[in-house]
Amino acid sequence: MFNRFGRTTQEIQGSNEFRLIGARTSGKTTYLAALVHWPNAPENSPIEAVDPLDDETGRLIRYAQDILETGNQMAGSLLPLDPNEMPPSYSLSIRLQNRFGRGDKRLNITCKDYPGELFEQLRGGNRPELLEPYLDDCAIAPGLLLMIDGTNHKEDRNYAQALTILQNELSLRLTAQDRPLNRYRIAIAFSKAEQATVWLYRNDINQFLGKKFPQTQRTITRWSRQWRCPIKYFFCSAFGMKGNPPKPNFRETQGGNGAKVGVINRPKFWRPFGLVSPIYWLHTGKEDRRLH
Ligand SMILES: Nc1nc2c(ncn2[C@@H]2O[C@H](COP(=O)(O)OP(=O)(O)OP(=O)(O)O)[C@@H](O)[C@H]2O)c(=O)[nH]1
Ligand SMILES: [Mg+2]
Repeated sequence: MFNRFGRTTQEIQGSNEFRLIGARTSGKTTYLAALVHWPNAPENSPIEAVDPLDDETGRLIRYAQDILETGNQMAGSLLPLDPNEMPPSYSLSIRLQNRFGRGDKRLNITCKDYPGELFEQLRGGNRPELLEPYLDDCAIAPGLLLMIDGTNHKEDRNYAQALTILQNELSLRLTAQDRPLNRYRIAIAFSKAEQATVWLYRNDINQFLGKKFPQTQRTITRWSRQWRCPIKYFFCSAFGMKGNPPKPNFRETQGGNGAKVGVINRPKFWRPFGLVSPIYWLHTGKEDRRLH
């Protein structure tokens, strides 16, 4: 394949599919919208472009523009009334400069955006029948991107409980399919990392975990020990910082459930960060330091 400069583009081999899961308002849909919109990339970014691969994903870009850039709030994703109807699946292609030679590399991924209500049902909601098809679907994918609102540490205990149940349910399904548990990859992304309570810890994610999410950390460590599967923690922000000294590009609109809810303050200077690293890791099992 040739790109617009006539150079070749190589597809990076790896697992293309993953599921995005996390509590309500953790920022999943915004994350995907910001990723595919990819506004104001830094000059020195190794990421050359992010392109939608289908119409549904193209619509996400318009969603990002309409909702985020005009300062309106995102509508939460709802569980379909029919439990057999799956949430939207997004496909996109990330083009990276090749570190070791000529041409670009391309990373194609497909991701399903589960509504946060699912996460709550895991902890004993009143509609458990809704969970079954989602969990079955989740167990088909080779990896999980778990999104946790980094500012909402009050929910630590609840996240830990939901994750314990998720682990058990996935383990039932994977073992029934004779799938090796140690091949399953789990990326944990703490969102809204431009907020001071998270940003302060940006160079020490372990300290952040120990202070803000100790129970979640213990649950995930136990999970990865029991399955012997790779896990990795990341920080990300769909809104990003602006200016120097950097300030969060954020304006609070209303407090929701202990979580900070708001919009991008200056859309013109919108530059998200940390969006591609977890995906690259899920896809390849490796880290590319240039993506931080
Ligand atoms: N500060 C900040 N807020 C964010 C960021 N990303 C999303 N939000 C806010 O978080 C709220 C929820 O975002 P959504 O993307 O709808 O969250 P979701 O996880 O898809 O929620 P459900 O669909 O209900 O599961 C929105 O009001 C966003 O403004 C971010 O990077 N920083
Ligand atoms: Mg959503």
